[in-house]
Amino acid sequence: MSFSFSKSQAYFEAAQKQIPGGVNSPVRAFKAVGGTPIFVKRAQGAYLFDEDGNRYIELINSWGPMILGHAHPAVTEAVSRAVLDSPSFGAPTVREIEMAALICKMVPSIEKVRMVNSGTEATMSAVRLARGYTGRDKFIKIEGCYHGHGDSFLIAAGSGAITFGKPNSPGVTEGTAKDTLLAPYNYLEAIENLVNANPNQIAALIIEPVAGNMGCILPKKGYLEGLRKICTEKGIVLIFDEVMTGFRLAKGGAQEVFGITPDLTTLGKIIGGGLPVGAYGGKKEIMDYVSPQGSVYQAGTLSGNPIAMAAGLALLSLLDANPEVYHTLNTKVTELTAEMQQIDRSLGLTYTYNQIGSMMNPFFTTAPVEDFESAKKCDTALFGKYFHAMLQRGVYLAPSQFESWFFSAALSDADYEHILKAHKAAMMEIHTA
Ligand code: KE4
Repeated sequence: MSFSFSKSQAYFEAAQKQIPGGVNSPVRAFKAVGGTPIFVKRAQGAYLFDEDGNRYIELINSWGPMILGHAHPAVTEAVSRAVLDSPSFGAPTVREIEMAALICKMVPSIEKVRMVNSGTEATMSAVRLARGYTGRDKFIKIEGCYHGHGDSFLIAAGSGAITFGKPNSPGVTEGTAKDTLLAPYNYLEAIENLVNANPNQIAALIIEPVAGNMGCILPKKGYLEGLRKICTEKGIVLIFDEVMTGFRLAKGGAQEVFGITPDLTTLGKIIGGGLPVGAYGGKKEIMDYVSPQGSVYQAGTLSGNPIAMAAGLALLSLLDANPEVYHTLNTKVTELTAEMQQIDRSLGLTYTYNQIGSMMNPFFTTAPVEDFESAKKCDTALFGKYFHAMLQRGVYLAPSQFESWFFSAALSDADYEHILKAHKAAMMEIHTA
């Protein structure tokens, strides 16, 4: 029996009348996979229910936050209690002290931290801080990494490996783009070229230590170490954008897994337990430049919001107290990845899978995927067919080939079995001429 999406279709029609594209964030509109986005009614644990009453095992989990499953009782209880004391004060609260202390404990490279309201705010602020701290204007961004929609990040590679970027969105000015330098992921020589071509002009290098926004791409052996060495030698602030990897790959994120200490870290997603929260933090020496202690201005009416802090504290406290959750989840996803590849081989297919911890996704290419150029070689149309074949079988994936899947500890063995069955049927369906 195939799913009916009639209510979602009607809601999508209605939504487009007063919301640009019918959504409040572009990727949700299913443009990368075609078809109509499903309108969600509710979610519980590992399952998401749409307005048509269809139930899905879901592997988006709000793009990361729901690592322990949707509507976790500890989080909903904390939010329900906190909201009774009023949702917001715009004044300091004890919860913000508790949150800062917990983040600094879980991510030891963070000596001081500032709460903001999204990953975008965190990355924008971290780059501004690095510029204020170093007195330099330029920064290096890695092609294919996504750091939110701040102007200076919406930049495409310019011609040649050592020229500055060009805007990749209307509304971003050439003036902004000239200070953003780009280099491919996993290519240290390009960084060395940029640094040599721009002596004493580069404030920061920002990177997703494990890329999730090209699909999941791992750093090659020595790559992160190389970045750390170059940044230390040249006085460049190394920023790990752990909005996605933070509190997901391990309690201490990718920097714990790879043993690399960045100067600043940006956080989001899991830190808010599903509420709008971001944060940036790092060395005290750098963070003390942030207003009002220092002169680098950054502010936010709802930063450190008491409800968001209650949700984030509830989730992070659970993860801090139960680190074995990571081992169990990471083991499950490692096993799932191997079993999906086994199924592919049984069908004569040899697609590429990248996986680390609970970040994973198949790439519809048989070549290695190590940077944005190789990711772009995927058959995105075939991925679109796969996406819908899985959706019809009750598995809701991220609606783009260029997204890592997000697993939760709420998935049961039966759920993993269901994913495998759906995967086999979907692969057979989309490869049947
Ligand atoms: P937000 O501003 O969306 O909270 O965070 C921006 C951001 C920053 N850094 C990284 C590594 C990120 O992955 C993100 C946001 N991730 C996307 C999913 N790939 C959010 C989904 C969306 O844009 O709707």
